[in-house]
Amino acid sequence: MRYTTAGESHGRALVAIVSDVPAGVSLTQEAIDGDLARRQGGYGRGGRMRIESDTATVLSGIRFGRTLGSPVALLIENRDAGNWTEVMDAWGPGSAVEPLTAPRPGHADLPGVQRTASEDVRDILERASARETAARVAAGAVAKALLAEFGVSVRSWVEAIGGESTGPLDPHSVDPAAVATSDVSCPDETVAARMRSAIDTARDDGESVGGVFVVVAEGLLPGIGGYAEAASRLDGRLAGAVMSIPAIKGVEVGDGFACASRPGSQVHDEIVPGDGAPRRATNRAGGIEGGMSNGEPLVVRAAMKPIPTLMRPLRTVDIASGEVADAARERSDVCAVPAAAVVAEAEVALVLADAYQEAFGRTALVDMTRAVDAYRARIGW
Ligand code: EPS
Repeated sequence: MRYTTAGESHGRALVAIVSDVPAGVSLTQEAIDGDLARRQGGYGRGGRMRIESDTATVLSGIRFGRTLGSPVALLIENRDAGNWTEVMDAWGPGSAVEPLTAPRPGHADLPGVQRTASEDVRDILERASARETAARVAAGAVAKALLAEFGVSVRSWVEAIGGESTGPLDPHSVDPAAVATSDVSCPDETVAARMRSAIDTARDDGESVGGVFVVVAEGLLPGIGGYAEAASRLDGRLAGAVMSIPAIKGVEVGDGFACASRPGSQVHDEIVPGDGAPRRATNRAGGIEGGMSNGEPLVVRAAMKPIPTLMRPLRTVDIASGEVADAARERSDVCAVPAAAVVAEAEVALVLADAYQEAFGRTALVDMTRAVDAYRARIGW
């Protein structure tokens, strides 16, 4: 399973095409739109999210609630596009539209115009905008639906915003209901209150804040991914996928960076007798050993930097005049960490779905199910 997206932030729509989808997977409109709504939410989001009400229109690949085995194309309209028709016109001369020439530090703006020879930062920022992640979330819903057929679920929570942190939480201690009802997706209400005030302070100061979130996948079979080839290693694939989300600057699996300073006996998870197959006494590895799942919950933690569009802008250089200027701004999110966690769920699900297909077949769910059942029987899982 793989996906591609198209669409500009203020163009007519975003499109996701998910290809290599097996036939026979059950999917609902509510599942896709539910994740799209979660991505739009979160304390600290800006004005754009009050305009949009994201919903996916299925253009292809699904019939009577099941995948056909053909590419799934999903369309998400940009409601805001109506306010940008002249600026984003595909065919007009563009001469009446003022170019944007003050690139934002931290965004794709400056390297983007350098690379493409554009004289208008808008040519870059329209596509580099995190608006594109709505299409990824829609694509991820297809992957989650395939994983659900095998009892694999993917969830997330937020551990830190603007320096206010719960510290690393044990997945078993995190109540999904508490995450779902928190507007910062943080299960600890005391820390959540501090996160909200950090966001309020940042907003008052014209600032933005980043944070840390965790994605967990439960119900995975052991042995998914691979040890034999660099490109098949699950941790590498997951890190690449999560790092591809705008503003993500660090990814760790399991205890990650903390492992670097501990002795080996405090890092590795002892193998203990289990019911059918051996299990683990602990899960410091975060569910991955040797590039493969080991059957424990998969734990991926990521760091998001503060959004670069600042209402109190940093200095920049105007690309037309060469003069020192204030970086471009119109509106911004003060914090999008809860949204990024939902996007990361999608990225993780897409990697895992693909790895399941690699192991158990790509074409028909019924054949994948047979292969999974045979594998379970063989390893006693
Ligand atoms: C976003 C839509 C964008 C921004 C944000 C994410 O809308 P607009 O550009 O109209 O304000 O709110 O984009 C960024 C954070 C960014 O850095 O580009 C969305 O749908 O998530």
